[in-house]
Amino acid sequence: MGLFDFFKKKPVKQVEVEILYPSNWENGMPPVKVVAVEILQPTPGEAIDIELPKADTTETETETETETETETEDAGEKLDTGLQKTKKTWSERWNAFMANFRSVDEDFFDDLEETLIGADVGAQTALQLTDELRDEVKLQNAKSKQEISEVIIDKLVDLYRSQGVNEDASMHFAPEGPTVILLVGVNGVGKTTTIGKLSAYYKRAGKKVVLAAADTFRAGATEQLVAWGERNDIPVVTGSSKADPASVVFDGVKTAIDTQADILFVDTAGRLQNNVNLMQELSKMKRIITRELPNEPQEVLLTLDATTGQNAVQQAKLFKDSTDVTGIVLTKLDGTAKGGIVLPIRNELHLPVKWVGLGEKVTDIQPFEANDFAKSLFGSLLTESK
Ligand SMILES: Nc1nc2c(ncn2[C@@H]2O[C@H](COP(=O)(O)OP(=O)(O)OP(=O)(O)O)[C@@H](O)[C@H]2O)c(=O)[nH]1
Ligand SMILES: [Mg+2]
Repeated sequence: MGLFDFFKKKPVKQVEVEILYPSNWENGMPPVKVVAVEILQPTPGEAIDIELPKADTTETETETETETETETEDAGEKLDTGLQKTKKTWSERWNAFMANFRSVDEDFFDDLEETLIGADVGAQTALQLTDELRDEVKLQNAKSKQEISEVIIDKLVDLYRSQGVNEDASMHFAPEGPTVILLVGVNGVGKTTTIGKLSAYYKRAGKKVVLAAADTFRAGATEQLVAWGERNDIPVVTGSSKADPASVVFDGVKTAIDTQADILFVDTAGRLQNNVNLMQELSKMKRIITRELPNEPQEVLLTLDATTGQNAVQQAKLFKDSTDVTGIVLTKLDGTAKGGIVLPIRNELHLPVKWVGLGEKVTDIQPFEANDFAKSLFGSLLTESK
């Protein structure tokens, strides 16, 4: 560059500009980057090269980075996305129900009960809700479609909130020594996946975690947990195939004590020869744990697959009768329109829902928050009705 060229292209000031990368759209928006650009003083007709920073593509480069990216996603957004199918069904049923509305008479309450049962809130809950609404609608003297809709949805939201009032949905930890958390539930509901997610969750929170692969019944079950352990860099205690699950639990407890771990997660079988065997096996595991650590297990989390709807409630009854379940993990909410079953689980079984599974990725798990859940499910109905 000659001396005169230098003076011609001398920067006169710096401004900040926003650059859109339309080829990398995410969430319906192109990524935006703010960069400082020097304004040059060109001679007329002369093109000036401005070097643009490269589009940020690192989030698709490795799985870990994708997960970190997802982790920063707002928890409310994730819940909203996870509950999309349930929300859609709710809103379709709701609109159909409201379209039929003529007046608040017996037919109206019959229709409402049917709509609620269809949305998987369970017969008992639907009946209770309809009865309460009979009084409520009269009480508030609601006449127009919109008023009625608001009273009913308020009631639904209330029900979600009030049910949890005497429930302890928090996770319990031993004041010292390892906390043992057992995951139980029938086969395929998501126990192992939940351990993968929860162990990573607590490791991120600074806890030292160990896993015990006590499902020695199903071929491949141990390998599946070992893969989660490797992915999260968390040690897994294993036994040979068909080994006594109680012996794996014993080794797991010993390892947790010896290595001064904070949490031991125990993965259990979802299917044995029959249910009686399954329940006996779980009791045996619990006895072994209690013998070594008298206050453990702190948590026996029953995993339920939301896609099975009312079936999940039946499973919960079975487990509740034979094991001391301390809480529920409700999985696969992302794949179902049956998110309504949170209501009968809490209303009929009085078991706190502690976690919700919203996908297959390691970060697709959230502590259950009744308010957020109700807001996400019914929030759009309220806006629609306004
Ligand atoms: N979409 C979705 N899939 C899930 C979720 N949780 C688990 N899964 C999937 O459900 C399937 C079964 O999960 P597992 O964790 O193997 O279930 P399990 O209860 O351990 O099953 P068994 O070991 O056979 O008793 C797997 O394909 C998981 O990826 C979830 O929250 N959402
Ligand atoms: Mg499993």
